[in-house]
Amino acid sequence: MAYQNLISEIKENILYITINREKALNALNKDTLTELADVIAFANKTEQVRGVILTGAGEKAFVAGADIKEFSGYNGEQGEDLAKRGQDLVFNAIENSSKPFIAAINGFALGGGLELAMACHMRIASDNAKLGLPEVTLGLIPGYGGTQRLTQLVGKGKAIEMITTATMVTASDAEKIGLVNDVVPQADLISKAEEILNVIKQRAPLAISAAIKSVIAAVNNGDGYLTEIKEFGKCFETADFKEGVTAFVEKRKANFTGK
Ligand code: CO8
Repeated sequence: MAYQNLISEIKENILYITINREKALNALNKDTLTELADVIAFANKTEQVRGVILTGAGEKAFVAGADIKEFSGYNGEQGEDLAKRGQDLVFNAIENSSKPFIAAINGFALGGGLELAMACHMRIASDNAKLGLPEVTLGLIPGYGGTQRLTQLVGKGKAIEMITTATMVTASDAEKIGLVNDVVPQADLISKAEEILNVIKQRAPLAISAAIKSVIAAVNNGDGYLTEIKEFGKCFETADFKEGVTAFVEKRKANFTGK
């Protein structure tokens, strides 16, 4: 897939997406969001893809936010429309994906950049990363789900503090408050994300999707227990369930097919 603002490649069933606007600290302009929507849809429909690592080009920024230079001239209706389209096609599409997405946060993750990382199912940060939602310094608030996902991840008090003061947190503070899963030296960032996906790749793909869907339902729909019950039931209909149980009884490694 050839994109202007992204680099994407599949290696060993992992789709690597790199946001590639290094001179603008990988800020999300409209074209980048359109390309992201396209590559996320590709990840969802491509069986070969078992997990996704999303990162930013260079060593300074994951994504420094929505592209501020595109903001001038918008009215309220256009702002609302942009937030809705972005949430639907990119941010919610990642969160609702059946494939696990890991954000490999290689530097600044600010505004829409942190919102993008929070839409992913897991976040690994490099030790130089700084994370924050500075929208109020522009007279805005987060519009790509940041008020909701930051609250889910770190709790109401800390979320309100971070959003209203617009202060950035270091990677190690982000780990302490549950905003990132792990912090590693920058050189180890991608291999840490690969380590997690390589474990997930050994598990039953449909069970992975069911697990992600159920966990997301815990925070989004208010019907998490029902979702879990239904997804649990569906697992019994899969060939992988039969294979998993048979392999256990036969004391061998399961050979899952994703069916
Ligand atoms: N948008 C556009 N360009 C950017 C952005 C951005 N968000 N961030 C950095 N850049 C550009 C700079 O303009 C600069 O370009 P140029 O060289 O052409 O002047 C280049 O990247 C390098 O940046 P700096 O020179 O500023 O680098 P510093 O090391 O001095 O500072 C910072 C790094 C601290 C990251 C600084 O660049 C900064 O504060 N950036 C803006 C961070 C920010 O406010 N992000 C939030 C944006 S708003 C948002 O994300 C809203 C999301 C919800 C939208 C919902 C609907 C649309």
